[in-house]
Amino acid sequence: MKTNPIQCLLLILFVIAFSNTNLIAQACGGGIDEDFSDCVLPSGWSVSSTVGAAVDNGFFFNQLDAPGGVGPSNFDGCVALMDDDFANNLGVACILTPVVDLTTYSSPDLIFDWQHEALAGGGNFLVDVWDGANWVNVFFADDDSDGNDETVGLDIYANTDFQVRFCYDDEGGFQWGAAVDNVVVTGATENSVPTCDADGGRF
Ligand SMILES: [Ca+2]
Ligand SMILES: [Ca+2]
Ligand SMILES: [Ca+2]
Ligand SMILES: [Ca+2]
Repeated sequence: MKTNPIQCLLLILFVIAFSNTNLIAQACGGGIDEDFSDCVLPSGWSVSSTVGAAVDNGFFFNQLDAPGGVGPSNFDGCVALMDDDFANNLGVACILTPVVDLTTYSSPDLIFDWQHEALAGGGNFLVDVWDGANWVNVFFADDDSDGNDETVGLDIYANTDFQVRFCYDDEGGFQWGAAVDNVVVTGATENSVPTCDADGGRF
């Protein structure tokens, strides 16, 4: 069959439209992808503290790393910081991600860069995930340490109300603190049309 130029053009337009749809799906379907580059508490995120710390008073989203040292090499621009050195007011403090329905993902992972500044082991940095019934600890740092691309497989925690919390326990003392950057919850999507928000796919 001979193809005329109009059929050819329609075919090309169809291919372009289909490709773009796939690109948008890949860019927006990743659950959480947060680099804190707006330097404020991101939309949908929240904080908690047992002794009263709040955003700009213990929690900071406009700093480059935690007090007492420098962050790992992947830290870039603003990070999410829990700073006991600011006012000694963290107690057990957490920064919580938005809730994500993980049941639509296959082989989901949590990936993050982190910094824990500790003098003589003071303070602990913890990462917990909500498994649908309980918070489950998936990462723990007792002493001074940091790392890039820490990866936690999330398959066994998948549920409709999945959530991550990054926590700092000052162990009852006056400590430095901990920070995270480049927080990603990602995985291939199954049978779902991703929804994208206006600012480029972040929750
Ligand atoms: Ca950043
Ligand atoms: Ca250090
Ligand atoms: Ca404290
Ligand atoms: Ca400790």
